[in-house]
Amino acid sequence: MSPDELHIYINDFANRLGFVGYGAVAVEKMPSERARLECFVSKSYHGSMRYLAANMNIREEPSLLMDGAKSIMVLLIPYKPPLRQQKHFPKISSYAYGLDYHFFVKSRLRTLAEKIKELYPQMNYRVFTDSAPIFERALAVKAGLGFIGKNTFLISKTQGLSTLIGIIITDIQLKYSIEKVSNGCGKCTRCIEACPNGALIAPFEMDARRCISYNTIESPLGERLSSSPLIREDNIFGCEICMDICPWSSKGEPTNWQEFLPFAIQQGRSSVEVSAAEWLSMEEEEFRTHFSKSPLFRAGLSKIKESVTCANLKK
Ligand code: B12
Ligand code: SF4
Ligand code: SF4
Repeated sequence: MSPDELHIYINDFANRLGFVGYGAVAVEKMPSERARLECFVSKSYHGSMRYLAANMNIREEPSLLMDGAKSIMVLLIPYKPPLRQQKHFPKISSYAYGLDYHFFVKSRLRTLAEKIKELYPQMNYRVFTDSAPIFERALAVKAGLGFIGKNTFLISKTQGLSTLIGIIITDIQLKYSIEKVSNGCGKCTRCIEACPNGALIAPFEMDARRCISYNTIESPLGERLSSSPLIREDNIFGCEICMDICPWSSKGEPTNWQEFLPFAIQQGRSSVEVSAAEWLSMEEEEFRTHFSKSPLFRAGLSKIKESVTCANLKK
């Protein structure tokens, strides 16, 4: 099969699996991305996310992730919900309405890789999504899937911002993307103005310690910004303010990945219909029973209760 034919074969199968973007890049060192991350870490913007300061060599040199690695396939996963959560419930980011994507996205990436392996039985591969020291957004740019917005998102001009990034690293040769997507921000600064905490301190630059997403998902229990208290609005898990305000967010269709949709919990309610009072009175066992397969489980019930307490919710 010629590289062009293989490209079409992969693209077609990726589409059939529900991916909405595919591109490939050669495995190469990424020194400018490393420099950017080192600058981010040197200013302590990463807060307690120590893993961002670790494995810098692997991040810079993706070939260290797999012996003989030649190519990186980058896939876009659509998660735009058909319906948003009703406003009176404490807000959960839409990627977390359903099941934890780390599991089911990897499974579909493996299905795609196995399909390619039917043609190349000797092929070796590894799949990642938010699970390895690798520059996913920068790789998506190199693969021609979008541009980096001033809010630091990877923005696809056809799919918008509600996409996750999946990676397959492999030792076979592929057709690499040549065309890059031009920056689509122009003079717009809506996201920077909309962030309630000034976390987007400059275009393309975020102090994660000020970000609601960091403070509701990643930061250790009890960590606070002492110098400047955080405005959380009604967010208790993640934040989509700088995403929703972006004109490019109108792009992209609602997801057809069932796993992203809210799931039923007891008493006919769904995973996005839990009130502040119900969160605060929830027991660990109930949380485990209903949310062990949800991204919320990663934060833990104590963290969610802390976020409910700190959020500005209509009582
Ligand atoms: C740490 C992390 C966070 C942190 C810090 C976010 C940040 N902006 O740095 C926190 C907890 C705040 C966070 C929040 C969210 N995250 Co997050 N996160 C990550 C993670 C694990 C690492 C990102 C990282 O290295 N940050 C440090 C900075 C320096 O690196 P970077 O953002 O990758 O930027 C690189 C490139 O963009 C490039 N670059 C940067 N600026 C510019 C400018 C120009 C002009 C160019 C050309 C290049 C360029 O250089 C950088 C590398 O040096 C990635 C997964 C991964 N392995 O990459 C997911 C990831 C970035 N997160 C993701 C998501 C979905 C979210 C949330 C939407 C979740 C939510 N709803 O709350 C929010 C979005 C907040 C926001 N405005 O970014 C997705 C993003 C998908 C997308 N379409 O962009 C990722 C890719 C996970 C995935 N597999 O899909 N996240
Ligand atoms: S996700 Fe929310 S808090 Fe974080 S930078 Fe965007 S608007 Fe600000
Ligand atoms: S809101 Fe405006 S400046 Fe921010 S990412 Fe979107 S287009 Fe760019």
